[in-house]
Amino acid sequence: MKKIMITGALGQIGSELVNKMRTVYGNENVIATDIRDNGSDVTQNGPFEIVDVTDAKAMFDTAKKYQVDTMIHLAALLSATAEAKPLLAWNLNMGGLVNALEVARELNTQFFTPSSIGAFGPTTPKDQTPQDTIQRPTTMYGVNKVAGELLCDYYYQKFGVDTRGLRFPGLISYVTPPGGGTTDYAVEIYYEAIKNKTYTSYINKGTYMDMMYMPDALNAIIDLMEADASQLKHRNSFNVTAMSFEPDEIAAEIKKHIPEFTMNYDVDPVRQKIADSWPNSIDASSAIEEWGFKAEYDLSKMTVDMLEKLKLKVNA
Ligand code: AKB
Repeated sequence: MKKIMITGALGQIGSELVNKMRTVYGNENVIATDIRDNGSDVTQNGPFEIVDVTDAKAMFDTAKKYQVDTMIHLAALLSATAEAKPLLAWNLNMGGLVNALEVARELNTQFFTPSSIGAFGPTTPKDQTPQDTIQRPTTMYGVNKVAGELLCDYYYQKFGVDTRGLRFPGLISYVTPPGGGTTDYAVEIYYEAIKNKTYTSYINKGTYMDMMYMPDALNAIIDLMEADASQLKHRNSFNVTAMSFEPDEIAAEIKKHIPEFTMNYDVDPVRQKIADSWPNSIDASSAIEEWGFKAEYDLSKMTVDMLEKLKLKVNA
């Protein structure tokens, strides 16, 4: 049985991944860590420790205390926040990553950290972006993600650490809202559709970005970590995606269930510039071929589930 430590466990991915992994590997075998304790189920139904990822010793001591054999490093600032605070983003995103990789090297653990479609830039081919292609991002977040992918590959090649990663698109979930991302509009729109039947998008119409529903993202992490290493030609990181849409398309899908829903635009130039530098759609064929990646949810299936679950949450 695996013994897994997760950093950033109270964030958008972490808060759901901890619970999913606890059902798969057992509550006691998933050690959730974050910079604060919010009293949620993640902190209550299994081991939880306060760890600041910029504190290398605290991270190492916690991993050693629980004798973990897998590190899942999620703590990071997302694209829009990183653009507003680039030095903080460099220190947290890169400092946290190298500390986590050092834990993995010293304790000989498996290692996962997410990359992103943000690892691509304006000179990357825009449609069906290949797995191996030009990566010259123009954002601090993108610089962190490319450097992170290279660093993870370096730890594999130099030290034999079993590092694996996914280039996530925008992740959509009804559990924990994202914070400070460029793709967050695709989550906010569902909350606003239910609460106010209208949404003002900060991303302009016609702007296509890849997206994925959280259950598919969680399965992708577990499937990649369980994959036979001998089948992996790539490691850091695999393109994965479930759908690509622009704001009018998600609005039209919501309208099928809430006919009075209306959509307005008030474009935020900072986040629009980031979105414009990212692909319209990415090609996930390496992930499909090397470890059997698949996504269950398209835009229509995700919308049905999001609206159903969020109605219960918002009305509770
Ligand atoms: C963001 O928008 O910053 C993230 C991402 C695509 O990495 N959701």
